[in-house]
Amino acid sequence: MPVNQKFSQKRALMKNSKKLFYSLTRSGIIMLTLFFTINGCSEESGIATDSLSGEENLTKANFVAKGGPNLVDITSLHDHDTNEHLFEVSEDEIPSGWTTFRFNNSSHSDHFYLLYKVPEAAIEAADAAGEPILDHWYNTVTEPFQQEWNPYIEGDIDFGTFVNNLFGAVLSSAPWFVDAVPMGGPGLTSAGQTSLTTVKLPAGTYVAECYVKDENQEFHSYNGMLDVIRVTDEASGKKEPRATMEVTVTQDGIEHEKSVRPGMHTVAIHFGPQPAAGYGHLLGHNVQLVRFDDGYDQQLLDELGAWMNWTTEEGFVHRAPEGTTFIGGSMEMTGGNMAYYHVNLKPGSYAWIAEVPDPAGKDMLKIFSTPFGREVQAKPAAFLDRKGRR
Ligand SMILES: [Cu+2]
Repeated sequence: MPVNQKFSQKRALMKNSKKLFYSLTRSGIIMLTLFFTINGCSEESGIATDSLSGEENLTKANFVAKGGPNLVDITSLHDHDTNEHLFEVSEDEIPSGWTTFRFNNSSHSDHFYLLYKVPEAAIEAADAAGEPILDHWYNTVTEPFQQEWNPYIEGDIDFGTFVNNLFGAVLSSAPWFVDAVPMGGPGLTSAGQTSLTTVKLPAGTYVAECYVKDENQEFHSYNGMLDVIRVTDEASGKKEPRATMEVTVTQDGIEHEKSVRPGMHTVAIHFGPQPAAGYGHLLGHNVQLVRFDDGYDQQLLDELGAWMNWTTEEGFVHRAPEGTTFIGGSMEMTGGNMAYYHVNLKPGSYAWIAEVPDPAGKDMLKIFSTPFGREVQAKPAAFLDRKGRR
């Protein structure tokens, strides 16, 4: 089957599922309940929002209808029959400026939504090939990537050979790819979680992807998680968010505020210059927030660190290690840029972490805790001495 035909078919399926999804949303809660009851990720066919209960799904699904010029809702879905991972996105065209992306993960896997600004040369190449930009991206970047990856992960070639083969293939099929600029976007968001990230987007065409892998070592982008969004010249007029906390990631590590109160936060994530040759995994740094569900020990930290490296068999596969939940952040941006990440921090243990090989060794795994209510309350009056001192 020709490659472009294959992806066009995927897109057709995505479009059909989108239409179905929106028509069901319009039809109201009763129909939605019916939809999720029928289409839970069992052995039945259809687009499945597998892991969540019907009631939870209603909440997630309602987010979809709330999108607007400054708020793009993304819902991740999984087609159980075809094993396709899909982005359902509320907008395909938005004004330029500050835009918030709300990622609703309604599937069993962890996902993210990394935006790339598409260079003009790519649009010209797609036009010349007579393909929509998304098909062209898939055919010239995503598919060759998977094809070059397969012999490496099957143990037939070493990593250096894979990298050489990959550069040879992509520089030949998509020489413009080196000019595709990572623009951030919602970070890793575990199954059943919702995350919000605001970035400033100038006018242009953007492609978004998720490259978490299935257990068969296929990237989600190869199986449908590729999206296109157009940003128009019209200004959104949306104001820049006001930060309640700052986090900075540079090649020296992640810097963060040590004392963090529970509750709503808008975190300004600042990006220092990226290393020219990446961190050995062909990428630069980003910032993710992970919650430890029931505390942590060294073994869990080691497993988490190992999972953050997509170039290994166990890395970036399906879901983060049990006991950890990713709740968003910002995908990669070039140095000097920033994203705002919105999060409601419940009391507990967390870590800021970058998706790089050995994050702890690079000072990019930074643990903090938000105190429990009784620790942040003022001491009760009974604890004061007779002179009113604590
Ligand atoms: Cu994914």
